Amino acid sequence: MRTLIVLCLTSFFCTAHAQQAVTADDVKREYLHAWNAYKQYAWGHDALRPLSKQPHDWHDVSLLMTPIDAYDTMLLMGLKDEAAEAKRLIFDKLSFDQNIEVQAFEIIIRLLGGLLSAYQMDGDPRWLALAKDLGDRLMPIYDSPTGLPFRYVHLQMGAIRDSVNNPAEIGTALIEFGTLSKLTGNPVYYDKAKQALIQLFNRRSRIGLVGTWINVVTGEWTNASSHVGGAIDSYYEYLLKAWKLFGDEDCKTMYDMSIVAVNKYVADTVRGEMWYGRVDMHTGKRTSTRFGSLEAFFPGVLAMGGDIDRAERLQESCFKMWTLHNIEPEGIDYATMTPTSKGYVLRPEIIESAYYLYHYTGDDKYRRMGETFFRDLVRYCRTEAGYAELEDVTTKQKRDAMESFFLAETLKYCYLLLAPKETLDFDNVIFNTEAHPIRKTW
Ligand code: DMJ
Repeated sequence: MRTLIVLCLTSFFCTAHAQQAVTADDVKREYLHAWNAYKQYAWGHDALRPLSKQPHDWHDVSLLMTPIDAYDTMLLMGLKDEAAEAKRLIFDKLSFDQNIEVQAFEIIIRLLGGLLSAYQMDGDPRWLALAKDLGDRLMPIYDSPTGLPFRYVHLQMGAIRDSVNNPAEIGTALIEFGTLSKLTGNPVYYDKAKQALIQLFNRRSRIGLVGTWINVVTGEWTNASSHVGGAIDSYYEYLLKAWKLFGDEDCKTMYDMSIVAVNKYVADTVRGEMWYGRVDMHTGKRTSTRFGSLEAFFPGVLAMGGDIDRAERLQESCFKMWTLHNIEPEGIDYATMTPTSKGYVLRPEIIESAYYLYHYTGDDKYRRMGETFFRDLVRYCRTEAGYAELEDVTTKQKRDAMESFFLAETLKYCYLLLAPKETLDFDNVIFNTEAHPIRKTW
């Protein structure tokens, strides 16, 4: 008996010593490490290249991706000075009157979403003016015979391009455009974005699934692979969230009908574990057992949709994917548990799902998961100047990039998971897919 007590105490202290609890302040400190590196080496540019310590811009001119994406996280973390300097930079430098063509989806979720949440949190009308200007410049994407949007638009000319688009890029706009309508009183943004969702939903297959690529001029599918990963993912997220944010019952109906088909055909059970793979949208026949870091958003959506059981089971699988190499790869084959795409681009989805599950279940294991994610991020991705993506999670070789969503999402969800609940009024906030919090202020 005495030996048993000594053994238990020894193991408790060893564990406690090896795994000191991570706090929200630890996350804030690392956020500052990344932001300060951006400030020092990439100020005024879209992003930082953390290994070469060079700036990176997406286009010929900077659209200040990192400051806009990062701003509301600063407010949530109480980083007032950093927020003030980011705000000054944005109003001094940012103009959307540029001779460049942009990918609408990325601009909507990062910039339009960021400007709208900044406006709601900070109250300065200049945020809304910028958001409206941007929204107007993006509107030509909807000028197609089907109402499904084109992928690219020229900010000055309104010229549109790329008629083959995917459900994620088509369907991830209603939170931002809907909010713009509510805040400006002009319904046009809401109507166009919602019409695109309806047009996409109406083109689902007879068994209720969507594919990966569709021609927005003809309305024909060009790739019939159905899954919950990149190119489809946030289409489902926005059906659910648009209902929650706007009370739009059509969106709820579309979500409810879609999720039944996804759970019936795309969900898969291997070794008793729940996964979501790939199937043909018309037949439901399984085509691949691929899962990945983008798919890891799905437990969060399932939980928000009320299906805690599936959400928890899938999050266990996601955690298994992460702990395989102590950082998740972009893609794995869950049948063999081997990576099929070995990079890690500092993605947030798995942490986002832990955040939702912690909120809905109150189970502390999701906080502990968050601590694991954060510790591994610090251990493998931290560099002298910010954080770096990994080229290969098996070797931990780094890559010279730090996407703006690392500051908008990855560290925000780590922080919120560990911070006191009062930090955010969870029940009255909907995050867009880039983790910009939108409140129903209308
Ligand atoms: C972000 O831009 C968004 O979360 C988007 O929905 C998916 N890709 C990245 C993060 O991985």
